[in-house]
Amino acid sequence: MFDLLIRNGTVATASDVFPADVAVKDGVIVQIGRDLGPAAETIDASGRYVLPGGIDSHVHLSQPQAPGIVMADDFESGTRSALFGGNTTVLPFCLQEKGRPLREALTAYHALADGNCYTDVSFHLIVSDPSEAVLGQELPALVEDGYTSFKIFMTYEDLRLNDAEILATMDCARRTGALVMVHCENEDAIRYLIGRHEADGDVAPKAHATTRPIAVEREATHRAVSLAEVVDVPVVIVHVSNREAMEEIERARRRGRKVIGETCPQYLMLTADDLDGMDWEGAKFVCSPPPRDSASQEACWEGIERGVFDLYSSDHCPFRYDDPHGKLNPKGRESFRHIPNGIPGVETRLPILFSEGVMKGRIDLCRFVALTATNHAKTYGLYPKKGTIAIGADADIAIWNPQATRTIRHADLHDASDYSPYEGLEIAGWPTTVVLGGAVVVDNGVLTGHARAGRYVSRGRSSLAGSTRP
Ligand code: DUC
Ligand code: ZN
Ligand code: ZN
Repeated sequence: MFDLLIRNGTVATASDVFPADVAVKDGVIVQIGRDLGPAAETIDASGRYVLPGGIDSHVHLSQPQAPGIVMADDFESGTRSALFGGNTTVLPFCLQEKGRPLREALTAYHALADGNCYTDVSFHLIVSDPSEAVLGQELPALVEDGYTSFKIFMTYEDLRLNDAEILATMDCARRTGALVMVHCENEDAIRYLIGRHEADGDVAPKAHATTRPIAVEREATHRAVSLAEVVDVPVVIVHVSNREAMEEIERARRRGRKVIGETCPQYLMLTADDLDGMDWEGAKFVCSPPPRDSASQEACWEGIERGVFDLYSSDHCPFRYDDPHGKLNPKGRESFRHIPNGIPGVETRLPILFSEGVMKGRIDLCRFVALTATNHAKTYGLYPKKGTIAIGADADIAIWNPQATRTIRHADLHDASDYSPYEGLEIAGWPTTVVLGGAVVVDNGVLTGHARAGRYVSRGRSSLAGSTRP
């Protein structure tokens, strides 16, 4: 007797699409076949796709911000929103405060997350202070404890690392088998451009995009992949927005380097013109790197199709718009410099790629699964427990109705922001039922799960981090 049986669906993995029943016992997939049963609970998935639950390996929840600014989503609202978007695991960032131990940040994040998540979660670390103690003792111990990836920044005055610090942090990753993710934008170049814009009184949201042009991202991407080459370590280039940065990734790969590229819905769907809205509405689209132009959108689609990108993540980094603690904070109304960086998108990530990618024939279902689940699991040490439909894998499953049509309205979403950057976008295909660890947590669009169902997942090392050769 199985606990749960998903019957008559079309199962897709990163490599195959086939009609099958999927049987679950004790939270794990135990059989995949025809005419399976009996089970305590059965879902008829006729006409539906049965996919691995989405893994969003780039989200920000409850992350401390500048004084007076508050991130819209905590773990409860952010993971609830993720769940409704067909995700079963998210990887938020745990930010080290300068001068403070990483363990202290982890204690605080676990206190916020544990028992408050609708999906499974696992933290990346953000290393803002790569001191000898952090790189010599703390990080190696944390990698052993299952915190096997960390993000570093080349921008933001309070977060950026200089080249020596980047090299030292990458060296730590090489020694420990951890994976480094890099935010590639040249802070000095941005500062210079901000100075010029401010001198001209050009302080509207659009200036966020013009002070962070493609060259700023391209240069930093080149530097990040070059420093990784010097150290001889794989690297993830996160939130890539344009062709020139993609070319840096591809050139490095042609030199035999292991460089993993990530892009996000904003670079497929938005442009810098969206930052130009009336009455400071452009603030809704302020994120870094900024959305570019239609040629960059096309380039990013090409990267999705051709495999320049292995990862498609939301970079969900939500702030409320009409809120003194959000985009329209008192200083943010005065200058783009004080508009918090980031946009919501954890719930709309998968439907956007399904609708614009699969339904419009740009990618097939296997590539969709790879980009949204399997590659995330492989990259960040969760595979094969997560990210695929296979015997022995966690029963984390999203059942998609390809016939469902929706218009994105923030009122229908489940995050705690007050807008969606994709308001009004027509979507074909939606994840209607979601199974987490064998339990039905969204049943035909109705929440049946609870915020204690999500577990913290300790991760192994990336299957990519051991060697620099593909
Ligand atoms: N980088 C991110 O990854 N997310 C939001 C803001 C940023 O700069
Ligand atoms: Zn970033
Ligand atoms: Zn981010």
